[in-house]
Amino acid sequence: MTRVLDNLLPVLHTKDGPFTRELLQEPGKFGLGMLPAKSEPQATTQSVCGYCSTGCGLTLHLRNGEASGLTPTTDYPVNLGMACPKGWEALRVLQAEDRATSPLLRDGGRQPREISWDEAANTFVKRMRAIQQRHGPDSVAFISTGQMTTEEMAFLGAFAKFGMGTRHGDGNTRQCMATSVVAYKQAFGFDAPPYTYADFEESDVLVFIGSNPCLAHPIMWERVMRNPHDPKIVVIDPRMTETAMRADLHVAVRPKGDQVLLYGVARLLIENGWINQDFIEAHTHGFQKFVDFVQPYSLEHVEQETGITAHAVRRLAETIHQGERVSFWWTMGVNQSHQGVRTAQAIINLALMTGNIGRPGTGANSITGQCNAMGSRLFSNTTNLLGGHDFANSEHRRKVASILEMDEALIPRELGWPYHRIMEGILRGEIRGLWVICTNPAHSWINQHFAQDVLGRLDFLVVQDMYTTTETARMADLLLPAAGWGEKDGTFINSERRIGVIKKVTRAPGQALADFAIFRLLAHHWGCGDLFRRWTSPENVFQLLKELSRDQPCDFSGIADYGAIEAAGGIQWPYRDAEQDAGTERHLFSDGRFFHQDGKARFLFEEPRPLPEPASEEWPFTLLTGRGSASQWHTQTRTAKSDVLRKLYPEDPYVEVNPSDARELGILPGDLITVRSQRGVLEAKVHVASTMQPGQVFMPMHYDVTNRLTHPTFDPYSSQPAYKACAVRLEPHA
Ligand SMILES: Nc1nc2c(c(=O)[nH]1)N[C@H]1C(S)=C(S)[C@@H](COP(=O)(O)OP(=O)(O)OC[C@H]3O[C@@H](n4cnc5c(=O)[nH]c(N)nc54)[C@H](O)[C@@H]3O)O[C@H]1N2
Ligand SMILES: Nc1nc2c(c(=O)[nH]1)N[C@H]1C(S)=C(S)[C@@H](COP(=O)(O)OP(=O)(O)OC[C@H]3O[C@@H](n4cnc5c(=O)[nH]c(N)nc54)[C@H](O)[C@@H]3O)O[C@H]1N2
Ligand code: SF4
Ligand SMILES: [Mo]
Repeated sequence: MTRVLDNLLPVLHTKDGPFTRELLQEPGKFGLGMLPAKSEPQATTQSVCGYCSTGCGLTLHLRNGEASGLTPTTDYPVNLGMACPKGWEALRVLQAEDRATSPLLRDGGRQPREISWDEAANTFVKRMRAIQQRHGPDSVAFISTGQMTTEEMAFLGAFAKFGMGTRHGDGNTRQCMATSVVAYKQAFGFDAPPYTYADFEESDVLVFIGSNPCLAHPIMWERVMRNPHDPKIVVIDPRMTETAMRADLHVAVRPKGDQVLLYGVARLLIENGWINQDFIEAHTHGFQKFVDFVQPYSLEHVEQETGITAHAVRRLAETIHQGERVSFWWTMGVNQSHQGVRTAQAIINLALMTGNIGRPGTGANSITGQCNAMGSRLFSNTTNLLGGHDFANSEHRRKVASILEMDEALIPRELGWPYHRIMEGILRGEIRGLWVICTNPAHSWINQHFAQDVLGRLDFLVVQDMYTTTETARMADLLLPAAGWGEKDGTFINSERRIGVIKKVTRAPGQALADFAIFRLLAHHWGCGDLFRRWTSPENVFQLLKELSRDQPCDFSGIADYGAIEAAGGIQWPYRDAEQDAGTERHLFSDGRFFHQDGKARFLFEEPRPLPEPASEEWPFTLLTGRGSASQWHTQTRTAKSDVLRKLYPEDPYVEVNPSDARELGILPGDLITVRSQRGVLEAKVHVASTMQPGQVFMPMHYDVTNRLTHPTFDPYSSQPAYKACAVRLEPHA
């Protein structure tokens, strides 16, 4: 706790100024977490945090079988006794006045009325069926999440696609992870982040690209701080982020200049012979073409395109060359881009050409976002057929059908539409019914006015959420009240492929049900209960998921049950053999074999594309968006419920502006200013910040107004939205 605080303190702010250690000691004022009373002996149980993909172990302290407090688990291999403020406060956000406690139906535009679960399920079936009968089976769709358990995701994906018979479903993981999924599949032959957190401690050079772990993954950052090798840290980010402040080298690349920069670095490594020829020959494919391709990426060209000087590019290449164990880490600054896949692959190329993969402390490592993004990637039945299979592959369909004891003909033979095509499908009237589960698109989708307009056009919008007041829940025709983290059982898969168990430690309020129970109820009312006769509990479904993973790269069929996962402190995939030591931390590719048929990884590259909406005379600033504090989670439906967390970040929307721009505009810290793009307009408080480059401004995504401004462009391969660069204007108030 002491160590985590030391690193967090510079990042935390209260409404009255910086957060200090003294504030923490003020009794009853800022005490983080519901610490258990010391006096009584307590029963405890283990769980895993339900916010970010780090997947910290939390010990729940029980009184009469109900959670009375929590502490970070000291012997959990992920967090070793540490947690960030969100984790400490995880129980408190469950108690809120706006919790959904009963199904709500809005008919005829009147106030929603409470109905029974029976009526809710009948209404769901009647309305969705009527739409399908009039407009075809694909006229209904679902949008899911990376924040439910794997068992729930699998249930939803299987029910919607095999039971309801629609092809179309996607998740908020499209906003987040789609780019990494495609980049890995194309380069490695399977969606497989190769690392383990021990790599944070074993590298002698760590390169973070478009990633701010200090704030977005504070406990991963703690693992970096524990690195005993005095590592060199490089941060590539247009902003001087909290992470960049702690780096040896900060490369303030122009937004979306990374691809050019990384090609320039590759050229320099090749020119100097700083490559691992043996590794390249034995384990990769396409290198010679890559050598020819990067020739035009001279230092002059790189400087012109990215704003990074020849000196800095040389230092970056030298730092990579001098490291013996170099790891590359990327997050949303790469993924949320109009050319995210090729940028991620430009990172993968660097790791491959220098042989920095498959050894401790190395890797081309995409850090995931939500607690179960990895579960969603494998089992949501959206971008893959259950278990990382392929809808278009008849052998895969046969295997899945046989494990699930169902008719193979029920499995669609092709992928459904990605998120943005679902939204466009609604606009064209092709999709009329939408079921939104555990995500808040009316806040988080790109170009919000469009999103809200589209959601408003549906014949039937069903929202399944913990709270009645989310931007999307308020638009729902039918609201299904869901239990949240702490109120249900299942498993998550964290960023290092570690499967962890979450537990029910308290009762959900009112009639709210676990998502798992809701899916079961709806499947029964739909008349396909027989298809799911073995899906009686999360743990039974886990047994099916094991079978679905068998012989895949993500094979975890060696895990006996939840008890085995818990006893081992989580288990990373692959885990094929129960005899294997479950506790050993494992990275992938130590044998140099990748998942393509020939066992070789691919060099993939392409001419960079122009920025879709560059700044101009009329729209002179480039807006970046992202995470604003360690205490805010996404659309704030959960974190805003904690008094403690609310004290740690500014309440009102704000925009960070470089001092010289502020001077030129005549604006001062705290001024209200209008920020306008071609899509929308908002008011925000000015934060003057020398961490910003001139001509760039930053707004956190947590405020409900931010996405009014964002520009809806998408990566051509992954369809991931490019949230992180659009052109805006700042209009000072008179
Ligand atoms: N506290 C907190 N933690 C979270 C979350 C949260 O909401 N709150 N959300 C979780 C989720 S789902 C996710 S996906 C992760 C996201 O974690 P991160 O990706 O680390 O967070 P972001 O702030 O979205 O973006 C990272 C950085 O990308 C930079 N960036 C923008 N454009 C570019 C570019 O063109 N090039 C480069 N190199 N950098 C660029 C931004 O300046 C920003 O500092 O965080 C997870 N953790
Ligand atoms: N401008 C901008 N926009 C962005 C981003 C950005 O960087 N910039 N980042 C994008 C990224 S990476 C992400 S991941 C998305 C996140 O965007 P969202 O997924 O829309 O954000 P959340 O607030 O996490 O929404 C989760 C919802 O599920 C509910 N919920 C929580 N637990 C449960 C549960 O167990 N069951 C059910 N049924 N409901 C539950 C919560 O109350 C909440 O309403 O935002 C994206 N939007
Ligand atoms: S770092 Fe992530 S997983 Fe760990 S306590 Fe914080 S939010 Fe939870
Ligand atoms: Mo995310």
